[in-house]
Amino acid sequence: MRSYVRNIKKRPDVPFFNCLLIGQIANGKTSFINSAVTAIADEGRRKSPFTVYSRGKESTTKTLCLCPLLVNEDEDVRLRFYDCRGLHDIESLWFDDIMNIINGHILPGYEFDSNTPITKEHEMYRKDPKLADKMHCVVYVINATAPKEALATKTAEETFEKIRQELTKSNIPQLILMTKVDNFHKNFQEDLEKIFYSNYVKMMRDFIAQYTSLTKDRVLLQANYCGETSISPQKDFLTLYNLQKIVESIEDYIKYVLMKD
Ligand SMILES: Nc1nc2c(ncn2[C@@H]2O[C@H](COP(=O)(O)OP(=O)(O)O)[C@@H](O)[C@H]2O)c(=O)[nH]1
Ligand SMILES: [Mg+2]
Repeated sequence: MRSYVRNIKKRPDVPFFNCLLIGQIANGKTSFINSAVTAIADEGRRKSPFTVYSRGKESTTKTLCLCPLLVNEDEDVRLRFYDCRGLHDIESLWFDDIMNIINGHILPGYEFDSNTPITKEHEMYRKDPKLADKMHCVVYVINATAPKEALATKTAEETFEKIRQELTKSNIPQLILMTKVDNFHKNFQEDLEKIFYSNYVKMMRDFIAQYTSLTKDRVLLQANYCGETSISPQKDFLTLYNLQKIVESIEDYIKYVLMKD
């Protein structure tokens, strides 16, 4: 799985696979990216290129951040994450802004304006995005222990539903990363494999699938590194498994788009 992610096939028109992470603050987006770098690098130590803030300490500015998976000086994995940093709730972004990110119109570094979506005249607005500039996958990052917080208000629910429908129309893969699964039971912290045999985890996964109207196979179980200093082969395995699922869905999507053109 590690080499699968490291050796994503080079395509001239799509040098990088772009994956957008959407989710509330503190749901584990940054921790997932750091866990991905650790698992891919396989250096026997934890890697944390991106800062994980303790709850509530993250700045309130909302920015679109490009997070490349830099494994070492001369290896940049061909999967890239985009993180809407500072997002308290899905409703704190305009639906138009979310669709503009997905369609490749917004340049990384853009600071979202809560009063208005980006305009076509803005210097951070890309007028003519190519396939390489667009998002090829959207991952909703949901805290497994508090899934209902993800869509707590009517507006958040409606925005989510609109995004889901738009993406379904254009066949852009949508996945759910159910983070903090390790928090369900203290046994899981000792032996993470137990999550695969737990009826409770299965029930929560079914609940999240139903809640988001996506199919069960779209829901990925994740336990990020958090706090510990040593390596966990089980966490690396789970992270690589989820990365492989993301890459596979992007490959299928790109093939579909190129075939259509
Ligand atoms: N137990 C556990 N804690 C996590 C997990 N993912 C993130 N955290 C913790 O949740 C908090 C917020 O994580 P962060 O990655 O900054 O969330 P973000 O705001 O979505 O980027 C931090 O204290 C992390 O250590 C996980 O999978 N399991
Ligand atoms: Mg973050």
